[in-house]
Amino acid sequence: MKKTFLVLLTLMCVCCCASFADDGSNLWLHKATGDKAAVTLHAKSTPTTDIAIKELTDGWNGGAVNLAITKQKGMKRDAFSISRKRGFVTITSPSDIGLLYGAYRLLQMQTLGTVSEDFELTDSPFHDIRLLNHWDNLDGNSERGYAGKSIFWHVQGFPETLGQNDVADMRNNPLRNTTYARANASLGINGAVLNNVNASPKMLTTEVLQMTQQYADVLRPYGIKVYLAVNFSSPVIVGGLKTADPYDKEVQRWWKQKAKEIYNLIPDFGGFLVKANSEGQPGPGDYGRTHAEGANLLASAIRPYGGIVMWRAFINNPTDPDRAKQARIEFEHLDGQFLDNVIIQVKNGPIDFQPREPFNALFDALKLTAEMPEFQITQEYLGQSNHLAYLGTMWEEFFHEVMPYANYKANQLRARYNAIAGVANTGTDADWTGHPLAQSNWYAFGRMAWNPDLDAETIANEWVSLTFPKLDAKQHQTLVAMLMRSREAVVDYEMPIGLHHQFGDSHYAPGAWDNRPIRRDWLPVFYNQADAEGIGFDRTKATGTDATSQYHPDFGNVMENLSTCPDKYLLWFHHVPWTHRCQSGRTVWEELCYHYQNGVNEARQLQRQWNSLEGAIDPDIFRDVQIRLMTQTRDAEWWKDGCLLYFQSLHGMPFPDFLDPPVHTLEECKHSRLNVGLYRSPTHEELNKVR
Ligand code: GCV
Repeated sequence: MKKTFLVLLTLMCVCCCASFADDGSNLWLHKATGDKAAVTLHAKSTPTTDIAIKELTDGWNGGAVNLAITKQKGMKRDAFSISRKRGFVTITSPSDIGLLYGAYRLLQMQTLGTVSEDFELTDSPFHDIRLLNHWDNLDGNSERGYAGKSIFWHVQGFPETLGQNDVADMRNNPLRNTTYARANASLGINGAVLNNVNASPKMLTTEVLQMTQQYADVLRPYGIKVYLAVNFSSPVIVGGLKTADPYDKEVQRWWKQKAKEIYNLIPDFGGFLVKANSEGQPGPGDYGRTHAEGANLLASAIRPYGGIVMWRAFINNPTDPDRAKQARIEFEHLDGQFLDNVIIQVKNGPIDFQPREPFNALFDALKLTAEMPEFQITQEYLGQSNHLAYLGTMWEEFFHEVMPYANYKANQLRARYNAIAGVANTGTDADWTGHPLAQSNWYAFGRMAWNPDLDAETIANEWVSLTFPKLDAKQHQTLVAMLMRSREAVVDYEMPIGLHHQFGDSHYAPGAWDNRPIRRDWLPVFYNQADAEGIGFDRTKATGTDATSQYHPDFGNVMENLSTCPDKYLLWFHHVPWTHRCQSGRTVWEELCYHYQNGVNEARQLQRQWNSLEGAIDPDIFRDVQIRLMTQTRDAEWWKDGCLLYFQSLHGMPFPDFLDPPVHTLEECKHSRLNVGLYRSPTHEELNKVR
């Protein structure tokens, strides 16, 4: 009796622990079913097909599966077909990685409940190169990372102690390491830049290249190539040369030698990502050379091996009074001068990953040079890992604008390389992304990189079903609704009606009043141009910086004209009196008040919706998100009070009746230190200690 009781107790503990042990680390990946599916491979076995077989064997419970390599004319290498007839599944693809993608899709469909008795589907990625950019530093920090430390680099005192303390999370934790690879492969992400664009020259030392090789070996079977961000001065700092001038023969030789060394270690190395002559980074401009001359130096070194150079268009140096125009000004005249393995990597918007930006006018300006969008998955300007902001809706908006007005698809298809990148939000936190629901952004990026025609809501539905499969229909809808409204809520309290870059130093708290003696185009007051009479940044041709002319007239003219410019971009393109009537019928002052208030209301609504899910979500995750949502509402109030009190101090108009009166004074807002003590999720190690 005693023994039975003990067994029962142990079983209960195991069950309880199992149901409470969800730390979010499994992301959206399926769990093993317990049954073993019979999988037959009709092709040469490779490490990639081994993974596909294992995933299906462990995870599929719908009968036997055949995997076959079939070459079909016109079918992309990564494409796959899945068919099911009389309960028998066949996955075909021209490549082993396509089979793995097909396997993941089938498993996703199983969890989504969309597998029917007989079906046939073929899927093929739109972008060929689908990359995560990790802004991770060798010392283990991650620039604009809000989920703990780097998952790749924890090299303390580098390079002196290298070999003793080179303890990277992934290398020390094989389970976690394959989860990263599986998660990416399950979405079709096929490349990772392993380090920050503010790149340490040490990335190109032999020691770091050897570490990179280890990552390449782990990620290769999952179809993920590694890339490195490189520092343009590497020949000087690492190579000991006197110059990094692209026209110097020694410099050219150095890069060629370095390329040879890299490809000896990593034969399928993807290539380089470069931030040059931007925010203090070195570049060809230091030697009077152009971006094309700089990019071609690196591109010619890795071209023989099939490598690419992604050269960033984010040139944040004050060469034009309007930063929004800079990318196009810097690059348009260089079109045709880049080697064909150079891709210009362009941030989605023309300023800097703001919660809402019109698309960057550099898209479509280059007719002979490949361009790739850069999204920011990490939420630098959208509440970091404290606020819920599902970015699928933002990227959908980008594609909806850039497709018709910047010829997006045709331009991508004509280029030799067709690529897209997202700045990753991963870190050592157990749930990978700090905010557990921010996993949806990693997921959405991968899905849209594969298929930019997918809509944000479909993706949100998928992610919720895969991540929280136990929710009932109502709970599922609640969570999807939260995701779908979340980014607009952040826009409402951080940048209503196009009022951008109102951040304090941290890129987190409000700073509308910030007028410190630093570069003017880094300051909120520069972007709001607010005074007693009006507000907004005039980018019109008629009276402003003429940024509207950088766009195709079908877009630019609509923005130029005050009567047609949509309210969401009003203060991005126009400086208007406080009494100007918006399309909504409200004055600008009322409209701002309306949106700030709405942002607070929406944050509260997110809290209510989440609270309604208590009991349906793992308690640890529930509580974690609950705390973050409390913080989000608090922050939304600071944003509302701070910005509105500041603007009111300029014009003196009363608040409209619908506005909740401020609960903070302007002085308090000016001295708030909201970003201090950001709520942080526990790391794997910490969780393991308490469990
Ligand atoms: C990696 C913004 C960010 C910087 C970032 C830069 C860039 O300015 O605040 O942290 O640097 O963009 O994209 O290069």
